[in-house]
Amino acid sequence: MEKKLKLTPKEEALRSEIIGKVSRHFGKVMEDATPKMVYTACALTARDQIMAKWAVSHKEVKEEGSKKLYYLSFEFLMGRLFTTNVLNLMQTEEYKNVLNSLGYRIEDIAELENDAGLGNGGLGRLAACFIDSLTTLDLPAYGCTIRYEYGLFRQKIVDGYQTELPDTWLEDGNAWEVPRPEETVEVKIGGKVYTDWHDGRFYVRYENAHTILAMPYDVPLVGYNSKIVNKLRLWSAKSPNHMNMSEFNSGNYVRAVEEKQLAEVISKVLYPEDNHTEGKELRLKQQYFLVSATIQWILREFETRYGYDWKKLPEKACIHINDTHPTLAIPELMRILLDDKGLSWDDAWEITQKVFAYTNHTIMSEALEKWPLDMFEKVLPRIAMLVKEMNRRLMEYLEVVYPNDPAKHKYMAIIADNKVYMANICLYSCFAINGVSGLHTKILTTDIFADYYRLNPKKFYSITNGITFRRWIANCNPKLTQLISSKIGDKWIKNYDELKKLLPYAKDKEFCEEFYKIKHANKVCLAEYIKEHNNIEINPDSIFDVQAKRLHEYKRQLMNVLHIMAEYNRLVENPNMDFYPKTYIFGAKAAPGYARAKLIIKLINNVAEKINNDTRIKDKIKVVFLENYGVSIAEMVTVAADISEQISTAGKEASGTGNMKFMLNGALTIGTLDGANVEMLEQVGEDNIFIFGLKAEEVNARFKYNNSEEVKDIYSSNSVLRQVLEQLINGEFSDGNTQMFRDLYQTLLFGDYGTPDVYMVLRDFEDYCKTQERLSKLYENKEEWYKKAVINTACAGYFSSDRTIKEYNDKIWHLKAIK
Ligand code: 26Q
Repeated sequence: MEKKLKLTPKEEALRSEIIGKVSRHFGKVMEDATPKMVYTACALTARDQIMAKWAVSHKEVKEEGSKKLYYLSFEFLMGRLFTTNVLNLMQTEEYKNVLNSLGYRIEDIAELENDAGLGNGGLGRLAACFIDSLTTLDLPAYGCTIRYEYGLFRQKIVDGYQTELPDTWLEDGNAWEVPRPEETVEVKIGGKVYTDWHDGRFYVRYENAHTILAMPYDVPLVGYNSKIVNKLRLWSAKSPNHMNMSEFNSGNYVRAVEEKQLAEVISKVLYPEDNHTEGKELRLKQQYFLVSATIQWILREFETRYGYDWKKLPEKACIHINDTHPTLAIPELMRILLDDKGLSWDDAWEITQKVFAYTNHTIMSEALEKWPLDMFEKVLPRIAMLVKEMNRRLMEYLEVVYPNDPAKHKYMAIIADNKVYMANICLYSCFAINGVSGLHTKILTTDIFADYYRLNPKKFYSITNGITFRRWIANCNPKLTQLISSKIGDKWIKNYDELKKLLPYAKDKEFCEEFYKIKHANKVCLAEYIKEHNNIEINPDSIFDVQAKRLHEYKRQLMNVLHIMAEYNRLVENPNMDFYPKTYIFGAKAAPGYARAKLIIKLINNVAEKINNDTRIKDKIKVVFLENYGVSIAEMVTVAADISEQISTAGKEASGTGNMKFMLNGALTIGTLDGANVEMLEQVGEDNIFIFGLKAEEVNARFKYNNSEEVKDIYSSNSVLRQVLEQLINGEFSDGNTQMFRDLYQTLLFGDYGTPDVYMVLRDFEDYCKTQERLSKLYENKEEWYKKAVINTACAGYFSSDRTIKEYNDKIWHLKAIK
């Protein structure tokens, strides 16, 4: 199967490397190697090059004594690494040619890599984009997270229902990671703690605590055409004991290994809840495990390089807390400085306050972390003591700054009603706090964090999210990348401002025609995938309308389906009406315990089943639910979308980043004035984005009273909506089963606690339908459509995560780029 191709000397060398890896790593000759072996061999050759670069960059960081960023996050949703690493090494052509010469296509080989799905959604993917931008900008940084043995569950749709399967991403090894057993640290959990003063020294003694070993694995990361190598450090939990031999010897074989399993369960699985927290003990242990291991490592690195001059720590390290999940890093740093390094509270506190920065990602109350104090004391006895002392000092301070205001004190407290409030630890301790879009930050500073904001407004920043252009266009849309670069050069991949140069081409018919052809080709690709995976025939000339994101009521996938049902009803009644063919595409995972979200998935699938098989409407509407939505599927759908659905209830989506990906790849957005959509509107102007619905203040005003009357009015005045609501309970989309979707009907019209339609689905429905119609009408005029599409791409520069990272660095981190 080998093809003779003319290779350059560099390519010849790479080719021998790959053949050599196959032989040394797997003991196979090329002819006998499986494609997966070829993938691994290729990944290992790329890793070798990265490691060689690493040795150099590591030395420089060390010599210069550079300040480093530690980005702590429970999620890094990296996806596949092979093609982005090769792209960043500027060797895509080489690998493509060499693989060709060996009889493979680079795309087919790349597809064999499992996604690293160590995240739920936006927050985890943001961390992954950030580490790419940090590295591309030559800023020294480490990403720190848990090496979950199972990432986010694999979703399988069975009879329209979501079922969950384990994500066994590590099953056939991970070519990118390097284990570092020599850097293992101990983490202590549970037990009892005794404190003591002896000869003027403070002692802490632990009794019956469980010791768990934290062993790091490092994944080296390269930036795009840049010098340095950063790393993602993944901590894995190990038991210090293989098995309990005394149990074993007395015949208790299960008990003998139980302890080992209890320790190792800590890094077993990623919690699949997104924007929701349940206060599970294992999650608390995971949190402490990650932060304790990371802080010990940071201090050890500092000590090796700078000795015991702890006051200098803030000059050398900045620790970023990605949402409240790693908050315990704060008391953990206090603990080590006090108990192990012998500092006084005041000295330790001064250092701590200068080291940590915190980003908030949500204002949804169910996502704000609080832990029962008794659980906290049981699992983390020493940390609980420190947190109580922090709270005592905070209360003293609040009595001074906000005297005689117990309600306010309670709201701002670290501990209240026997619960520990993680966000308040961050607000009290961090030197910088930020929201992730203009609107989101405004809500933080004027509403949920207003009391803290008033005390210290200078600590608060607004930094709008971004996405890395390397993955979200250069890598996933090579044809469009090429087209753009053919006109404005390829600097824009790194210098996002240059993308603006594309703007004049919106008026260039020939360019727009090329742009259209690429979109069409991407649609054909997606159609093939859908044919293969869903066995649904879709028309690449129809409008591809995509909503791909986690399933959540506030994201309003339900409003989208109700609209599809309404369009279908219209077509059934009038099959010959003027109607531009449309394909609705969904991708969404629901948290396994979120029953209503899962029911919405079932509804989408039932609606799809019925519509796709109704010959009366002559294929004018198709509905597709893509199974197992994740980074790799996202790469495929973003490039094929005509319409991007960003329709959250205003005020609820902190930023959104999917919205940016679609925009960059030339989709037009239908959206509410929420999160970063607001800034997208500012960038493209109102002619090039389709905004509808209530604004955040209007939603807020309605939240304050019971909107039953309004819901009644809408129900009686809008017959289209009334019909689809009735169809939820008349069995139309459930084979006559009138009960299956009753919960959705109920929550919209009557609410769970007496307030109907809290997410304003009914309230925004009419405006949404009208806006959808405007879009369909516009699509008839391809020239106008593609003009707007090009404007969207040209105006997306602001949403590069390189811009975001520059802002973080200028305002908060102050790292110096390695020369
Ligand atoms: C917390 C405690 C226990 C278990 C799970 C969690 C948990 C896990 C994940 C809570 C929240 C999340 C994820 C939140 C998230 O993804 N937020 C999104 O962050 C994006 C990046 O800033 C924003 O663009 C989105 O608007 C926001 O929803």
